[in-house]
Amino acid sequence: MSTAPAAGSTLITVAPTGAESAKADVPALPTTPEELVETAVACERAGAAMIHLHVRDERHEPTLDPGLLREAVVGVREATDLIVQLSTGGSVTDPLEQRLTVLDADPDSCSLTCGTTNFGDAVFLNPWGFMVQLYRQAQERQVVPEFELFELGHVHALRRLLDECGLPYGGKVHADLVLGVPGSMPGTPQTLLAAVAMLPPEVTSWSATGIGRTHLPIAATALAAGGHLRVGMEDNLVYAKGQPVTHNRELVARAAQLATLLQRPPLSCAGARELLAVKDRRAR
Ligand code: KMH
Ligand code: ZN
Repeated sequence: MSTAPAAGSTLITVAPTGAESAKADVPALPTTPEELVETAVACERAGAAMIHLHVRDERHEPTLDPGLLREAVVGVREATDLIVQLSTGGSVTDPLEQRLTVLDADPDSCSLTCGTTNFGDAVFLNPWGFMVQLYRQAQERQVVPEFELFELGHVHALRRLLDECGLPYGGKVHADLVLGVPGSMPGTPQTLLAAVAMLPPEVTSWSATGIGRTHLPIAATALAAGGHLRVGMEDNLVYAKGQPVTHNRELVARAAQLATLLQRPPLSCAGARELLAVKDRRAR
């Protein structure tokens, strides 16, 4: 995959919630079905074209409850044209077997992390057999995976996965580089460029996100290197020094501004659907 600056528009993905922050600590975190839909609508207006969803239960705790996942998918799909991506990573305590039930909720896309990684004080488990099983399930159900790469080794594992299982549904290969997780690859421009240089040639698009204070430098580097952006409160809770994020739309709007400044304005939902070759599951 080339690191040459790309012309063209920028796919902005919003990851509004995640599984790591507590609602009690971060009241602005969208955790209820209503908050998720409101966030999706506002972020679509601000320039997002895809949403990466983690779902919470009535106590605001992360859950992979099939009914709640389905409710979130349907709610966002009815209210927006966003590509609906479900997290299959869940939280670090979710059992692998349960993570393999996520696609029952019929998302457009799903995350697929290409290997185990340190994750703060915990370990985010993604053994090879799990990756293959999840990937084959996504292919069978015509769900487009987003390959999450937290480590340079994950980039190599993506190579192995494509060799063993072939291309995703739709034929496009989209990767998301996640930098700055404590214990995983650092959120520096140099690391991002090293990872991009290693991407298999089958990769047709890539985005990047930097955790915490690496959010902005990684976004700027990704844009300059021809990549797309993921932003959101899953990855960053601070807009600027001393200024907490009060709504995910703020991060999306800033990403859209930055992309526009660099002559790579936000991609529409229709453009994003074409870029990733997702199956259209919207009711007509
Ligand atoms: N919450 C992390 C343990 C994903 O969504 O697939 C995993 C994660 C990646 O957020
Ligand atoms: Zn996630």
